[in-house]
Amino acid sequence: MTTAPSLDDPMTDPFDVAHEAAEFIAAKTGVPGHDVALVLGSGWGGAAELLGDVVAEIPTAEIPGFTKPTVSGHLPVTRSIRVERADGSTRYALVLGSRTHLYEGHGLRRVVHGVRTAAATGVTTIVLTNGCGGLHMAWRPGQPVLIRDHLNLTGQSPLEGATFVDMTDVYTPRLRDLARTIDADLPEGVYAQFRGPQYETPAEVRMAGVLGADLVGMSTGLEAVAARQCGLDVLGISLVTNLAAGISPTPLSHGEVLEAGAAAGPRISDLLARIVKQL
Ligand code: 8IG
Repeated sequence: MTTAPSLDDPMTDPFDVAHEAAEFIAAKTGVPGHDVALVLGSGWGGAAELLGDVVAEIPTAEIPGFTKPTVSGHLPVTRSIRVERADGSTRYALVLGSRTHLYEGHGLRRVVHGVRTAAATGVTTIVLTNGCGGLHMAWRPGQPVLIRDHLNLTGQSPLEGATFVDMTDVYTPRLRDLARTIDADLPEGVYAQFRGPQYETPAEVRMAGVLGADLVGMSTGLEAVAARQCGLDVLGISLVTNLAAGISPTPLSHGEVLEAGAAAGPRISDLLARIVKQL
């Protein structure tokens, strides 16, 4: 008897599991290949409905290699959505309603399995969204920000072995330009990824600011690295759900994060839908 390859087995090639997951998605959705993928972070959950008609919905935990999400504000479903593009053509979007975070302790392979699976389904572009802390008083909770670059402060990488991937334009400049044709006022920023799960201390936020960060979060950088390894174009959009610790006079709470996400939901969902129709 053969057992399914496991991401926990170091002898397993994680890309084999991603291909197995992609075949599972193709079988369950009836969509042989997808064109664009989206990962919906905190606050972005409402965006999927506006993209187009839901072709199929799969509980993410059923897909090979995926882990049950543990963060409230994330949806444990993966959807295939038919998108009518602005020019009248049709595209298929694979929407991952949740992600696995480094702080959950399931390992780097599971953190980037969604990205690798998306690539294996055929997508050439991935949109990574998140909720994060902002370092600028002018960015109020609910402000969407395009990610221009990142600082990976986790000390870890999803790449295994001597895998040298160019990091010059991780976040595709053309896609940021495209986003600004939809909302010219979208600001850009550098996203600093911390391991979490604790939020930063005020001293850590000041450190991140000195290093050039505008945003602090716990997810997107490692996924973007994995996406670039797969050759995907990446659009990163953060939703500032709270001012980073020490910038805001009040302590942070996950409740505040969910509230800001809910309040900004309709606006950012509309923004995302309009961007995806142009991709
Ligand atoms: I939502 O202030 C959200 N995620 N690291 N810091 C970090 N992650 C976050 C924050 C924050 N807000």
